Amino acid sequence: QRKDQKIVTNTYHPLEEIEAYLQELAASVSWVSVESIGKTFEGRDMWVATLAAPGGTSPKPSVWIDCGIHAREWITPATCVYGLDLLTENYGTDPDVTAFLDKYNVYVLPVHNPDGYYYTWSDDRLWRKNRMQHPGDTCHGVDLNRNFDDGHWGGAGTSDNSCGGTYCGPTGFSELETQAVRDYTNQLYSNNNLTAYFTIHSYGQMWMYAYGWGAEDTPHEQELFRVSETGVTALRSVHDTVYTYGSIYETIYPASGTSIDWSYSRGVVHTYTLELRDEGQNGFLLPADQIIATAEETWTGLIAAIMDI
Ligand code: ING
Ligand code: ZN
Repeated sequence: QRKDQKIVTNTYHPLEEIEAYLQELAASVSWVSVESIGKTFEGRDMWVATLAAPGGTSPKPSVWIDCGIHAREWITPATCVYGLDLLTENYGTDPDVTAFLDKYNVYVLPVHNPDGYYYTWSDDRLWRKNRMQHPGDTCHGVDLNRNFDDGHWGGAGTSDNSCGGTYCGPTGFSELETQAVRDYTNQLYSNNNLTAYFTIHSYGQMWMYAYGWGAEDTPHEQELFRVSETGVTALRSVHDTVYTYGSIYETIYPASGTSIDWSYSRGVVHTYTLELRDEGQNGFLLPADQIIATAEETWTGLIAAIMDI
């Protein structure tokens, strides 16, 4: 029995409340654990919740889902947290949730960029990057989703100016936050197979996959397209929210050094990114009364897609 589920409401939560919820979840559900996978530039922890449900056959392959790599995309941490509540509350009763958790261990990082998220509450609601300032740089902040190194770091769709919104950093993986995710998911990959890697953004209502660095198709284009179609179809069935889908380069814009291209490059074929609601009417300032509907449809899409791999 859980003590407090107030976190899953139509309101956005500051970092401390998300952290408190994660600790409480781990304390109250025996098969959930919460661990810090690293520290940020400002010394904050990067908390990952691991869902290892008792049913099914162990060892299970893994699924990775991160939210909040960009600070201002508040709907994404809210959606990750909703998913933790949904999965833990409905395991054993809802057949789709039960089948999903019997098949996979699920790793959720609700706030990939806690320094930036904190800053959007304290100073600048529309901040995107982390808060690192490298020696010699004029401005604070590296775009963590341009700092992964798949061999195309610093390429199309990046800035080498520290004041730019897509500043890729002085080198690939220069940031503590990208290093932590690289090292932790590499360990999942080598341990017992990382079947899927999702990273959640807003906004635009898109479901995308590699590549971001160039126009060419991956060798898995047909399979990635098929699973994306499953995801967007299931997602739409909930509240009739329409997503477009395809490669990052073709669907949104060129972007190099993203976690998607990096994860794909190391061999995780099923690597996807979502841009949640809306289509720009409210943009990053998605009204809080859309949190639950957004999270509901997103998790329906995620589970359907992953179970179709
Ligand atoms: N959009 C993403 C960005 O980083 C993206 C789009 C996602 C590109 C994943 C490549 C990989 O620019 C937002 N809204 O941040
Ligand atoms: Zn983003």
